[in-house]
Amino acid sequence: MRLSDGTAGRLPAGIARGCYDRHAQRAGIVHLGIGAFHRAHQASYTDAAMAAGDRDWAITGVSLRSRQVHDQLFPQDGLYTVTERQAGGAAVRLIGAVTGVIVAPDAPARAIAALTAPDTRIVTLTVTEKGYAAPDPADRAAAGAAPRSIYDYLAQAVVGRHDAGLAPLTLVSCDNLSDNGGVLRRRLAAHLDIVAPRHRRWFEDEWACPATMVDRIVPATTAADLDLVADALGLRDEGAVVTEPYAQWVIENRFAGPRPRWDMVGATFVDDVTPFETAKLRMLNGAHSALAYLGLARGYAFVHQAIADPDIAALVGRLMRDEAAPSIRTGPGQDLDRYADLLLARFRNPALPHRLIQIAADGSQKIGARWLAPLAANRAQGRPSPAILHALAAWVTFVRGDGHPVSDPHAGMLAQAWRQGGADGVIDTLFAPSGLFGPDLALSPDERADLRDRLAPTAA
Ligand code: CS2
Repeated sequence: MRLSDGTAGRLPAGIARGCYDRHAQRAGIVHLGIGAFHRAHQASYTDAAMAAGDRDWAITGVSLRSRQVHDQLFPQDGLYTVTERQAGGAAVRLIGAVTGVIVAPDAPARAIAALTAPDTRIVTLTVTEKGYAAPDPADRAAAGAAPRSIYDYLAQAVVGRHDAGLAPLTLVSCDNLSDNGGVLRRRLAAHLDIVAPRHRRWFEDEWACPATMVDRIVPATTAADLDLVADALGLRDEGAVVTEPYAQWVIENRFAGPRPRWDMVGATFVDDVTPFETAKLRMLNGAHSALAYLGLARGYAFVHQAIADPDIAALVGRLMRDEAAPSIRTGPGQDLDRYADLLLARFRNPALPHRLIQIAADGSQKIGARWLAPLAANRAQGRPSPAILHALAAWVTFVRGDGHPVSDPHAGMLAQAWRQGGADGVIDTLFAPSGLFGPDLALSPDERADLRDRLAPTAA
């Protein structure tokens, strides 16, 4: 039997849940990209805020690509559970905040209707790094009027709300980009210039795109996880997510209208997110990517295995403490040494197997903020970054794709650069000033030579 409104009453007493009438809440939030991360992070905070007495922030979850999330959540009336795992055991909570699910490619008009509903005040987004790529004009022409990218949907929201005299929205990007809110604001403004130039001004003057730092390790849910959750619940939950006890959410205090009381349940509203965001991207995510490529090269499958390897642990320790940390301009009260200790403990969590291959995906979209930005900052201050260069060599070797698939929007280009130019060719294609990462994140000639020396000897 499946979890749903009809069956939730049978859940064992040990399953925590908030006492609010979920169907009496207005849908104040539309979320774009309702995958596992959103369910374990923003939706969980929102559920807790409504349970603590804030109201009318029910979430309409929009999937921009997959139908799977609809099949998971629709038969369950949007209900699902979050299981927090650590060595001492697991805690399970029922989340009631998601009250609608829309698969946008099947029903674009419903997605637009949600974005232009009077009750909607906030749009949150988790669409991964590549979801922010500016739409290709050729793509748009080919697709005709059908919206595809976040910018297509959000531009229609701006136009629809303006023309109907509705309140502006706050767009809360929750992806691992540096200055995620600023990126979203600038790219949406540029898109409006093309598709609805008369509305750009209203968007820029009245809407808000706060920057955020989001943090919670959420491995992709496996079939075995779903079976364990079913044992705990006595019901099947196909929308279940499994995560760590830790969660952090730092949000720039810039809203166009009302905001949920996420601060009552652990989130922090601040004037400047930058120090938190930079520390998280360069230390947590930077270490994660290093664990992924170095760990896979040594035959490990999971984060907790890679961090148990003394060589990898030493390198990741140097990457965080000697190279990432000094590149970060800290805010008041930030202690990066303690932060590194906390991160290592989280990586070691044996109860939460986190696949390295999941982290290894989309490297071209990730390593700029995680590695190349701190490397450039260190260079500007005369500090070398050998650990980052070592990790970079592992990535460059990985994208050659010897004996394994490479999941990356640039996979084809990377394989071709390897085939045509060998190690020198690929290094130039990527890291020369005219390369993929552009002049700001390019490596110096000395660093490119150093990187070349670090590539596996087979890399001809
Ligand atoms: C990971 C992140 O997959 C990845 O690239 O580094 O998803 C990481 O688990 C989260 O950012 C943790 O907050």
